[in-house]
Amino acid sequence: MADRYQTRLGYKQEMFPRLDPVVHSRHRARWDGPLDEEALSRYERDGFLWFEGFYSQERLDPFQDELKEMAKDTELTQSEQVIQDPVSGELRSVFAMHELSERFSRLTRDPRILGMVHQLLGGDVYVHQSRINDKFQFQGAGFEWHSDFETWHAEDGMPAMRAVSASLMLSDNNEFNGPVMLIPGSHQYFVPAVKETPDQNWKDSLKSQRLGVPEREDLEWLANRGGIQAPKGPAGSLLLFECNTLHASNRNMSPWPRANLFFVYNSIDNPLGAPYSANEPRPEFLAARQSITPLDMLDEEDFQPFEMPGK
Ligand code: 6CS
Ligand code: FE
Repeated sequence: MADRYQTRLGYKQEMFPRLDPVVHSRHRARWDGPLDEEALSRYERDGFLWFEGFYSQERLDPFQDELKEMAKDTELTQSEQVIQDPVSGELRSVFAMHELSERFSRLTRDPRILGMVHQLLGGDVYVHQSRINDKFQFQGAGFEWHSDFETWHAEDGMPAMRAVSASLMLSDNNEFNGPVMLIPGSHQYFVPAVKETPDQNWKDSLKSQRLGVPEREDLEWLANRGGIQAPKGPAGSLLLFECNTLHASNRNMSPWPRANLFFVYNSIDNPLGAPYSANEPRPEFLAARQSITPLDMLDEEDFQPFEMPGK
């Protein structure tokens, strides 16, 4: 497929308006879902939706227990899918969570999340990537500004902007422990990066991303236009954000750990091809090429009801 989002060519290119819809189900009744017109328009405008207190704390306890167990599994913590914090050496990310645990896998099929995702992506989806990002007290490092899509396009060969991340807060997110910050409206532009991708870039970039990041003048323009928001709330809150929305986070300077779980859903009509700007595809645990069967919704009764929030 032709490269409609050229990036990392070794020289500066201008940013340009995205070439794909933001909501892919418009005028397709078959993929109707729980999001009303107002929520869809907000997602189109901002590139994300925030649901404070989507799950209750009790509902999350078993997930936290399971994570503690995983942290004790030395075979796992020494594997490549576990990324260490660049400064402290503590656990920073665990990838392919949904492959490691049935409980996490079921969460990706919660009908209330999957219903919204089907609606946003206009069809069946699979999990492109899942991970937990853990920021320990006082030391968890931050993430530079980036668009996930820029990396997935360049390094994973994802053709179009037809993916969405669901980020579930496993701990409280407040202004002190390094919450995700987003630039509303930034998803409407593709911002090419400059530097070419070195071999095995992911071994470095997952610790600290220095490449595949927008130029400062572009960031400045987008942030002056849309502002910056950092959704905050209790554990159990949920953030849905479009794959091209620029986001970043600060170091955790507080005594309170921050743990967020991410599932990236990609449309089955947007499968990965050869990377557009890298020599080798990345490993399966970072970018699914084999496990791409469409997700089925689980039964409603397994999950507690949730009322759609207002503005
Ligand atoms: O390279 C990746 O796929 C990952 N890197 C970042 C900083 N965010 C998205 C994704 O998990
Ligand atoms: Fe990201």
